[in-house]
Amino acid sequence: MYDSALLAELAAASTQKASAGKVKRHTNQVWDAPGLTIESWKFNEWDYYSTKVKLPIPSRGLFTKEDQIVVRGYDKFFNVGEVESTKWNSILTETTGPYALTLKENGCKIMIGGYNGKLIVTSKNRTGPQENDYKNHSLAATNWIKARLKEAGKTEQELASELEEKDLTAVGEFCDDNFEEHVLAYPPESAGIYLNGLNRNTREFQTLAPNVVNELGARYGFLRTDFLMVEGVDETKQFLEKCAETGAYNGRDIEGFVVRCKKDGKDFFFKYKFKEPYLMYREWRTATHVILKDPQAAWKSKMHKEATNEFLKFARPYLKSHPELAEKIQKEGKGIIELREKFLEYSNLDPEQLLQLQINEKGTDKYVLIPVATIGCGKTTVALTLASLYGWGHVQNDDVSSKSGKFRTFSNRISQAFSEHDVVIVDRNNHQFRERQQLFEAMDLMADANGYDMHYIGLDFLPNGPAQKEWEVTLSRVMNRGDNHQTIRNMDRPAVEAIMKGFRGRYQPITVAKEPDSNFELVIDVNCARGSKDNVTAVVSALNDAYDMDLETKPEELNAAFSAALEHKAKIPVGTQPAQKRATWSFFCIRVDSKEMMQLLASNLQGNPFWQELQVSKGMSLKQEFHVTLAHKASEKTQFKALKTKYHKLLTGSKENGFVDLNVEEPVIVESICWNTRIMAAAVSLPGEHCSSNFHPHITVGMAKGVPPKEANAMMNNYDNRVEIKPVRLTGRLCAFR
Ligand code: IDP
Repeated sequence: MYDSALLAELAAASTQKASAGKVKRHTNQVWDAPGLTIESWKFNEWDYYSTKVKLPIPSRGLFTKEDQIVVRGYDKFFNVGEVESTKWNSILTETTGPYALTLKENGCKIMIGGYNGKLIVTSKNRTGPQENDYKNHSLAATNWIKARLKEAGKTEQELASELEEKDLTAVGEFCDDNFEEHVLAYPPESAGIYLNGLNRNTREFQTLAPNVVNELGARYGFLRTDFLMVEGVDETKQFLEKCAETGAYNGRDIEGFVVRCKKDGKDFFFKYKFKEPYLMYREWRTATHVILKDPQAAWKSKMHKEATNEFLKFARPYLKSHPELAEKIQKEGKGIIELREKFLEYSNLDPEQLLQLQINEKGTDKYVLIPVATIGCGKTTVALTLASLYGWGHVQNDDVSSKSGKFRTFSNRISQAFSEHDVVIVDRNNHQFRERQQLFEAMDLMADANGYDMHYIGLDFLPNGPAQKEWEVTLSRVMNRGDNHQTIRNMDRPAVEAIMKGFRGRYQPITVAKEPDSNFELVIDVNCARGSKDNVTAVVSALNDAYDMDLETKPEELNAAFSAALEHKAKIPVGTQPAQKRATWSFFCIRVDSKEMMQLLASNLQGNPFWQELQVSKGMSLKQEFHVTLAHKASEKTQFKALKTKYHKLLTGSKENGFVDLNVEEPVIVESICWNTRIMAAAVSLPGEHCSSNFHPHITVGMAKGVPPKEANAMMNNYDNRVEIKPVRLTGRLCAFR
């Protein structure tokens, strides 16, 4: 179909920013057709989930030639519960039958179209030779098709022309263990392309009925995708749930079903993926890689603990005695299925019985969400939103201000959180293996001590590693966050960048095939380049999927929780708050009333030239306030330590600056007045319990400009002049100065 409007929109979208629904355009060379190229358009996976971005066409896989759609994939469809439109209550109320349930085969997607009589065979987003062409899906599929067409007595051109005339794309699943092993087995006799759909090459998604698909498939030698028709939606739901109990249909393990129906009169798809035994098989696969890498490694995952233990009891010696199989698995990624089947045969248990082993002796299920991220990925925002929506525990490492024993405090808080919650988010970057190892070890101990069945769930904020886009997103977020953080505060951009680069440089991606990451039972893709709100949704749907958590999210509640998380003010740890800064002091003293002091001086210094100078000369400075210094911050003398501590206690709670009255009265007796050419001070004695850090307790009266007040101390030791006065008792008040 020609659609110039669509092509114009795609071209515009290809120049968009990633956050606004960018599409990647790629020019592909068509196989066996020198000079013929075709454009492919690839959207970012997360944009299919976004409620903000409207894609020009939500197809997964699209190839065009000039203004013509040549190959069109299905509109992206979702698992039950994954998005609003595939929650059961939406499906039950908004879709209409009949429901065509096609078996979900487990391979890679292949699409086939025709252009000018030439057959175009593509993978989801590519055709023709590629850079880094170690495994070319469209080539392997093309070769298979060529062979099958020959067997069926057909030519490539016939198939191309039929598709072109009808303006259709044929869609199939290429499953072949010889080419690429997935989880379910496809030995040679069942390997090939299972044709499952015929899409019209139009912008609006329109697809033909399964019987039409199978009829065309049979004529050209494709493998048949089984399907069954169900009239009502309730029946459909019951049927799917029944099959899910065993993960099998007609005695064969399958991955699930794709359900085709109508919504608002248009074609609508959703999928229903079985969890078991698929997930158990996946766990065995990971466990196999772990023990091949390190035969001593322990397998700690709890999801299929008993069954996996049984599997490993068999697999360890078997792999030792079959080194060729071990090598095939390690080097080529093939042979896992063979190993699994050998085990099932040996154990004489079917997958359902193995799954039953789980149910024995269960502890309390506890779920721990472990982010693996760098700074600014949105860990805290996602955690706050989830904690607010579902009342989960949230422990922030940045809230632990102590430097020594920091992990112990963090881990104690996690332990406390588990005593109150079943799901806990441990908010820390965990960007290195060492950090993850430390967490797993600590939480294994908690689990043993409390009888928890601990489920470790990784939140992978950097599934593509710390790439440029992720760097830009996180840097701009952190700069915008400013000082609203426990530790990254009062820093300029280069300082912030330096810290962030440190994390980026040390980052070690999640590698589930080895320790410690093999402890992760589930890893959820929460790419930070996506918004944190979408990441919250991704976490919820993955947990619903994997653990049947039945978490509900109402859009308005999600919006409110997310907005509150964005507005969140970090708890600034004690020690870095401005108030605390003011708790420092420079000296403690007894202040006397300045009026009383001035009267005393005036009556005793009449006619004194220094005193007169102090009052009239611009080169002299008469003090405005008078005090006796008791303990100076700068003083290192240990004998004043107790004194300082005592004064300091009096100071806590006060936030004023300058002289701070500590609400204690202290008498001061003025005994004489001393001076030299530079400075004048009154000698005092202190009948109270206070000692002075000055050898000669005194009140500085005034000095020549530029003379530091502390010179009074030296002067008192070696004065030029002194007048004795009749001792005067003044009432002073204990003060701190800061
Ligand atoms: P971190 O805990 O991984 O360091 P956060 O503190 O959650 O990251 O996020 C860093 C900053 O980015 C915060 O100021 C937060 O409000 C903001 N932020 C997080 N997610 C989003 C988002 O999806 N859109 C816009 N700003 C966000």
